[in-house]
Amino acid sequence: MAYTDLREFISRLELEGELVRVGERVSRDLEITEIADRTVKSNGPALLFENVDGFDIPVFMNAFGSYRRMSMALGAQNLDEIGARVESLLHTQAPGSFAEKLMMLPKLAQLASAFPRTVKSAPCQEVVLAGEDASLDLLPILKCWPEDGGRFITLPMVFTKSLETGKRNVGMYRMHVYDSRTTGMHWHVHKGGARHYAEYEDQNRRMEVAVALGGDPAITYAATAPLPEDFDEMILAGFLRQPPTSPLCKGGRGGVEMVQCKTIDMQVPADAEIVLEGCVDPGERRMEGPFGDHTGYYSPADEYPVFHLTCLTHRKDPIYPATIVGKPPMEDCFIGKATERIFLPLIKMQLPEIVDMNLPVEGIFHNLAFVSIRKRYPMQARKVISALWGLGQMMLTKIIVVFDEDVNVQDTSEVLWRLGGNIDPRRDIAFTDGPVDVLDHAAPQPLFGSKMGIDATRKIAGEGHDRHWPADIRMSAEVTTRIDELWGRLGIG
Ligand SMILES: Cc1cc2nc3c(=O)[nH]c(=O)nc-3n(C[C@H](O)[C@H](O)[C@H](O)COP(=O)(O)O)c2cc1C
Ligand SMILES: [Mn+2]
Repeated sequence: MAYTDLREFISRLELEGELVRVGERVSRDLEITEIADRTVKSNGPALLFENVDGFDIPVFMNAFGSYRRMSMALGAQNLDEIGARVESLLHTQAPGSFAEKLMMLPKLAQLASAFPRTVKSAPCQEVVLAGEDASLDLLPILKCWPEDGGRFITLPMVFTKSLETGKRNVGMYRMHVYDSRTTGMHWHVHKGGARHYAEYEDQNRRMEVAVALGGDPAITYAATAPLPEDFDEMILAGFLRQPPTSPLCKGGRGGVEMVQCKTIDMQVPADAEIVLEGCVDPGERRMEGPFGDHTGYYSPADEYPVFHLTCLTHRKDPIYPATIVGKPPMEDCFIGKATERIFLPLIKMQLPEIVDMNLPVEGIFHNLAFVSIRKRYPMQARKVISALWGLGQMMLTKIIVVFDEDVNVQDTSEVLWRLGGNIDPRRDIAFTDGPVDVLDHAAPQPLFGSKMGIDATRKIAGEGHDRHWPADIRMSAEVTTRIDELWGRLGIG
């Protein structure tokens, strides 16, 4: 089930014993980080800080910080359930018989109601502070880590529109607060916001940008999803928000309700908590960072575009949502795991031999990918590696390791065992060069570096390995059955 807004989600978390309200007075400078870090590392609850020193506005943290809450945020029992929904949608075939057509109806209705809808008035605009009245000083924006260059808005949904096509993009790009009406705009060059900004810079035009905070957590998640260019994140949000059991759902809680901003030509989710309206000028750059980042290291300061606030709107009693990133596991690891499950069916459409994929949290999503495949022909693992490096944000993956279909890539212990045993390093490791994540500090220069593909599959005929490949050790079924029967009587456990 989807949530109307953030507060409905918070109530649900509370009902399910997944929320702790922190009444103790704490500082937004570092203290909230320390509490949230300890909480996520011990698989603890979501946190609503109700007494932030100097502020009336509460800070909501760790919303997505466990498998359970990440699933709840997307209205599902578990992440695989959402993957399965995506898969069933993708496998929608043109219907043949009448019965098949009938079966299709619910799916089509689901899709239609996934589209965003415009509404005239919105909770996120209950209070409108334009011009001089608009100030970020109102918000309990965190200083996350000791050596951060300042305070950062860490869960913003950044809305932009293409100058060429008018199409929308929503991405999550942190914002370094410089003063009450100015922030950095940290969209990496590979991302949608930066692509739109380049169009504006080419024509030397000012770009309007809206930033929404809060709302149904499915909408916040959608801003982080690595969708193909020009695919509207709000449609993904609408799809995720639909109750699967109620396919007709009358547009009720599927499509995201959007409202026009007050000072710019942009729409934002009506049920957000807080909205920042503003602009980014062509050619303007300012030092952004350093920032204790999701790599587990400080990313160094660098030049980024600048966001100028023109209007701040909010609910009467807004909640300020935030996250911290740092050494894994952190909250963003669970967001990444949701993405792994949701996007696996899409990747399989391109690469049907893929069985499973694990982006381990220690690999912070762009450093390491373990993939299992059903191998039929020589060098198929290499083909899969090359293809993944060409697929959306997977292009940033530094190390890809491919295993056979019988390897459980979710089991790191098995992964390491197979990896060590199955590869001849000179033959099975391929190096190449390509784009790397902006945050990769090990590449000799920013933005590109080397990549490693490892073929850890068993070598088959035609791959130049003439030796016999040994079988896995397995007990015979006859013996396991007999010992199963005996086991209880052996007194072993
Ligand atoms: C908590 C969090 C913070 C993020 N911060 C940034 C950021 O500052 N800059 C950036 O380019 N991507 C950041 N990302 C990743 C993007 O949101 C992600 O790549 C998304 O797919 C971008 O959408 P886009 O493809 O529409 O640009 C962050 C993700 C999360 C979960
Ligand atoms: Mn996008």
